[in-house]
Amino acid sequence: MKRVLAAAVLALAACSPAAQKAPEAPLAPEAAAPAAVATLGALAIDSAIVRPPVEGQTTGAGFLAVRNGGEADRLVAAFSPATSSIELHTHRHVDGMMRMEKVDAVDIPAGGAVVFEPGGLHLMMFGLAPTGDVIPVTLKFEKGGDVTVPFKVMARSAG
Ligand SMILES: [Cu+2]
Repeated sequence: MKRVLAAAVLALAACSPAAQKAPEAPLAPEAAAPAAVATLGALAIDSAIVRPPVEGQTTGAGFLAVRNGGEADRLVAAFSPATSSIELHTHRHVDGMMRMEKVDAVDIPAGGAVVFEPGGLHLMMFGLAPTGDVIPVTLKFEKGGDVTVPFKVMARSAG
């Protein structure tokens, strides 16, 4: 039994250097990023899109990328006149299942980038009733303050 435990510890130790690998290049702000749709100080936001609710539903999801050329900040809230409320959500593996989970804030590291995308971080938009091709969403950053970002509304998917 002791021997099995020791082997497990060694396996864990062998894994850790990989986990400390540098962040991947495509997320770096210097990499070719899509044009920003809004900026706030050193923060640039791009790829802002909304997936509208499916027929009969009222909850949609927002995705975006935040690139930070300055000091670390945190996204702490989001709101829009086109929704009743917006929560910051992430996905986590729990017992082999992907589950959505509300988070209080999203860290935006200094000189880094955070991408909200399907299967990961997203803006959960409740009571979403998009009235046009673009809806304004105000993002609230702990240090930077508020910035209103035009989110492009994707075509509604069937069912
Ligand atoms: Cu969600």
